[in-house]
Amino acid sequence: MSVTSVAERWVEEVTALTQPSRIAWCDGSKAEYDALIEGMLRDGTLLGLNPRTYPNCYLHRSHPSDVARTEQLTFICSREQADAGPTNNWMSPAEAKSKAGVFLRGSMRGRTMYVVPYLMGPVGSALSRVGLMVTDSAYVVASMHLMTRVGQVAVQHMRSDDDFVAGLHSLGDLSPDRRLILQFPEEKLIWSVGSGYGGNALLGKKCHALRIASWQARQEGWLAEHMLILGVEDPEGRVTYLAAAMPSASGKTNLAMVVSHLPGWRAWTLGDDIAWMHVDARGQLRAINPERGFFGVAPNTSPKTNPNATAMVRSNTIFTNVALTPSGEPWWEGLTTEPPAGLVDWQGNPWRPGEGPAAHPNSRFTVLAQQCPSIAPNWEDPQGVPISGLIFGSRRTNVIPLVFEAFDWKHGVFLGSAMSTETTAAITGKVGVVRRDPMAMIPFCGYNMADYFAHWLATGPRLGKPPRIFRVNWFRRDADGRFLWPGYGENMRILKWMVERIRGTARAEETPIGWVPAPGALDTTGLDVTPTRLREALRCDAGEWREALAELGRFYAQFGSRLPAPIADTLAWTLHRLGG
Ligand code: OXD
Ligand code: MN
Repeated sequence: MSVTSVAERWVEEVTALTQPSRIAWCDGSKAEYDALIEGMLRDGTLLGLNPRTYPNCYLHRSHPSDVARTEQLTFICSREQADAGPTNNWMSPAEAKSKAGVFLRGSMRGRTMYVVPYLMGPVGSALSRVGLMVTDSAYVVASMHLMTRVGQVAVQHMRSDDDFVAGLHSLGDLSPDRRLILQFPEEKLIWSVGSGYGGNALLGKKCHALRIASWQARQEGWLAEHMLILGVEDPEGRVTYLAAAMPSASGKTNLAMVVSHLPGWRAWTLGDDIAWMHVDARGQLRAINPERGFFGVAPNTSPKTNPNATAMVRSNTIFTNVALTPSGEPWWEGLTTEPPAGLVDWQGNPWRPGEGPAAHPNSRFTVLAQQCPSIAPNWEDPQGVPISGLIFGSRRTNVIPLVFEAFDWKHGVFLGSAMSTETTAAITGKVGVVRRDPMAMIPFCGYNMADYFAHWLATGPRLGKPPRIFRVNWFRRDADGRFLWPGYGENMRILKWMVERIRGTARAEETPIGWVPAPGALDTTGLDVTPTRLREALRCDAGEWREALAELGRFYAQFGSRLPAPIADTLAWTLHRLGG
């Protein structure tokens, strides 16, 4: 493996700090992956699953205190606190290095330090970016093989000696007391210590492709977003590409792989978590998926909710913290209606019904994207795909209608900035609490969110034909707590309406908050939802909205004069329209 002298020097530096006993340079080959797996089967890091029904599939059980992203231990370490903004934890670079340095000094003694050059984005794309990470976790290296393009191919994409994001990862002692996830955007540097969990430890994903990349994207005039990418094909074979932001564990993977019940309509998957988007020379927004695989939430993935995902994880998959059946198969809540007898839970103990979930609610599968039956033939197109619509989806029991469309780009940016959602198991902490999550980026925006809104606003005028912007909420419930919309495959009906809006053929009604499907405009053929319930799902309740917008105003207030005027103005205008 040949790397640049800057890269070599950095590896020497982190070697001196962490003092590994061995150094292994990773080439990304299959032989390397196989050897990593074999080593982990030997030392118990992995358990082999049933080779007949789940060939080349493995189970990893993480430390019970290390099962989700730990946002309270995640920091943006920009030089100026104001550049991290009020919604990020901030630590000065010097303090961060001194604190984490204590945990990292000698942390790899007796361990192997793997050096992993990785490429985020398709081979040959000018939009792809390089990372160089070191880690003392073989599980992390094997996962990086599935989630990124590892090896010389990465080095070949460096445009200069120092054109890479450097990432130092060490498991440390896995104690939450000695865990820190640190991003230094000005230095293109990540330090992560004390966790082996995906979002904290697979540095290419959240730390690089979102937190550092969002900072770079603002400087370079592109967008790094927490968005899936999908193509919707109509009965004539025309494909319309959409990107959708949704909070963690809120159905993004399911929507990316949605199977249509509408004759002639189908969806193609291009990505399930991150989109890097740029404005091309013709003013068209184009998106690439920087990742190579999926790190999806297992619970509730089933042949009904996501047949594509269920099929793709039947081979060559690493499962983390799922339950185990007596025949050596993975199991999680929702996979089958009844749990099989004799389950072993995610911590390796015999499980009995009524004892809480058998699989951890944030248990995961890690698998190559190419295994997905709905993967788009052009998903690795170096140019990316043209994006005609953007979706902001949140998880709300009330307030937010099933679907509505922004009046224009500025209004759409406002609607994205106004997102709030109910928390899930993807982060450590309470589940089901409403929190603000603009563009589903609250945990991932590497800089001041007021500047982020301004960057979004500034992108609109650069676009010849800005994508239509939609909001969705599959999670609205009736007074009895029942979901108003069946979701999953039926969400294709919503996508169809969006495509028809983009083409100018679908009807909509104006409301104070945007365009809502007109009666009959959503294709409900063969759908078992009464018109009354559909109306309820689509209803804009002025009272609820006024309350929500008052709370939004308090959220905005923390940005002070940095909040872009068009955002504040649109809030005031919307309140006025709602009679407030
Ligand atoms: C993820 C997350 O893992 O958002 O994608 O937590
Ligand atoms: Mn995510």
